Amino acid sequence: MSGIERPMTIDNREMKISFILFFIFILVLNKSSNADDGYRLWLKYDKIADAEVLNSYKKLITSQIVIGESATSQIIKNELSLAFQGLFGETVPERNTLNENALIIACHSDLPPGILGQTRRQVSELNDEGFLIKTVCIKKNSLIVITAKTHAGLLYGVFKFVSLLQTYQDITRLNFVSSPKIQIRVLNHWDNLDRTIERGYAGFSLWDWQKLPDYIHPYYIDYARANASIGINGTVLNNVNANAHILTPLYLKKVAALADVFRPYGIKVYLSIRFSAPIDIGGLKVSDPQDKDVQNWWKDKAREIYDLIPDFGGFLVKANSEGQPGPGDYGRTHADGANMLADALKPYGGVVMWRAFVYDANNKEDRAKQAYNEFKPLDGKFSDNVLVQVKNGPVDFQPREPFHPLFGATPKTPLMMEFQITQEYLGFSTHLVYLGTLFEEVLDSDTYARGDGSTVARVIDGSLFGNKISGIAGVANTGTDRNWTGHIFAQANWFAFGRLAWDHDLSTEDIATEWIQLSLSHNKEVVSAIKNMMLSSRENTVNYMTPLGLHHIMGWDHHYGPAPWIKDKQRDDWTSVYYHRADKQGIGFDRTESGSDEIGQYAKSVRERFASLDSCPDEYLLWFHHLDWNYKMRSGRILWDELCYRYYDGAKKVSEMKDDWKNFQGRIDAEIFNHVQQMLPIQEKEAIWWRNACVLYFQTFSGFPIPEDLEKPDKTLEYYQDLSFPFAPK
Ligand code: GCW
Repeated sequence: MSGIERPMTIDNREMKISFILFFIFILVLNKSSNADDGYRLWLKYDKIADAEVLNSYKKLITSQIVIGESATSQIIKNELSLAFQGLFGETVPERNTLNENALIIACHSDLPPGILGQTRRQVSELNDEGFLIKTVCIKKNSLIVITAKTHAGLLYGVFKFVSLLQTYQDITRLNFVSSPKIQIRVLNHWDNLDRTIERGYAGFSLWDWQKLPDYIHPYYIDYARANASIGINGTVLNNVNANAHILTPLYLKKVAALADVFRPYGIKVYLSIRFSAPIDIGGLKVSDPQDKDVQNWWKDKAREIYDLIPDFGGFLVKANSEGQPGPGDYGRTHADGANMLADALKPYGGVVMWRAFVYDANNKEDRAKQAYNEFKPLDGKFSDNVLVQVKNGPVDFQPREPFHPLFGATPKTPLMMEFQITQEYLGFSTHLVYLGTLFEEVLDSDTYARGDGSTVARVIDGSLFGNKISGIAGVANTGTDRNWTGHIFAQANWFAFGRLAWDHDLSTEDIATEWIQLSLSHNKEVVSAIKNMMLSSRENTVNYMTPLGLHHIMGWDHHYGPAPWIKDKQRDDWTSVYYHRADKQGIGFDRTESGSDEIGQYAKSVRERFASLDSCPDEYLLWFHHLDWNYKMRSGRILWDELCYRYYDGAKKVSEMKDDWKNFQGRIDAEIFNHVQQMLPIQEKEAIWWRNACVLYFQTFSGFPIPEDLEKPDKTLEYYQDLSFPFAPK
């Protein structure tokens, strides 16, 4: 094909117009035949298409009883009626008799005696949010019982049960027990009070602060439903780069209105606070945690909050990090700051989630070492209602990082995991990247803190060190986009986060399968093909962005696209050259003993594995080692060639994914198909951009040619360096 555009003649213009009209017609047609814009997420409840399955369900559920009068009971009734109406195409009558095949939903203490006995043992093993779904026989009738100790547990059970129906599972003999392994399972919204979202790529903030508290937008309710359906039990409403105004009476009333909506869904509200709030909105001169007036200010503030929101969850704090105020401004430690807030919240049962994402502009130490250096000595110094929230890796949500060395290093301090669901470093919401595999990789990593099997998951669920509180946070990818997350497949990342937060032993592959069945198709072939696409998507992205352990080489400030050439900024650790350290001889960050010795922060077995070139996995090679361009890799290639092949392979896989997607036309909803169909070419273009820009740039150091069999970039390095994106979202 020649690149020369033909001038548009009347003929081909008319053709183009009729094509566009046809396309619009198809869309309209689809709309009227229930086209899917993604709003319903994984809670679609479309009529069960398999007649056999549908009939078996109808026989097993001829009536339903929901015992209880709470707001949550009402929500359960509504959800079931929505689900039955949709999935069965008709309602299931509510009856107060057990003389037929009924579905019965009740807290354990409210169950009729015959059922009580058959469920007692299993229920006694549940924690407060857990549930049991069990088929029991009473007078020859088979009853499906959903029970729990609390109403929140019941709601989780109901959502689980509905998902069984949605995914066409056999429900003849159910015996399903489940309790969440982690207590605090929260989304962190980096939402500002002006409704912009830091690192948000799906529209504006869901919280319409201006109209709150009076106007309750329907999507607050759907947001709560979605979260409850995957077990998320908390939401931090505002950005960690916090504005102190969130704590003023004006805003607290708005927060309380949201808390009222979320409460019956088992979701607590938390707030990010600005450490200098006593100065910013309190009229004090300092925010020193040792100052009595400051301490009292926070105590009064806590009382004011709990008067409005009796079950308020607590505070999330970013302090002395990236310009935020903190206790360090007064020569105090992070523990001093956290404990002051913890004291204020303690009488009401609130917690402090204190972030470990700290690194100092004036500290010349490897950025990857700084959080550990700061927090390890504080182990044992935090109050018992403080959790330290640690990002999954030691730098910053890169496409791949080894697990953070703090995991396993603080036996006396409960550590919360912080994952990023929003794709700041993973192609924004235009790239199809399933993050379940990233989450799983980190959670399954072995810290060896107490020998074999001391996984990161066991650190954060509290079981490794016997911590009393446990938590996990995901930086949300939601916004006002009609489909919530910008990219339909980004919904799967929200979903996977919730599922793994509930049970980190679930397989990310099963989670993908479930999400596809709930959201896209029941057809086995389609499910398996899309699942394979999802499962390899993150590795491909690592390859076209930051293969072999490279990291932090993205565009300046907005973080859009590649820019490994970034240097000479106000902070070294905000440049790319600081991280890749490419020179004529080689590339990579030496974090071994001969370099920054960040490797020394890991337990012995981990340290030895990463330190030795024989055992360090290729995935982390340039994270820990600076190697010659002609270093011989396991593959037999030299490092330079391997780097090129990885970049090219990552980009090629995106093209393949784009081609494969065409197979789903007519097999999944047309609107969803078209949406992804338009996204994949953008991802392909950007993958090639990453590949070309990085290979051309690193070539200026290696001096080696791009391997013969790889197509040469069609643009120059200067072309890529000159690109600018003044309004890219930040
Ligand atoms: O990844 C960086 C982001 C900042 C963010 C910061 C943090 C909220 O670029 O936008 O600030 O991390 O996690 O605090």
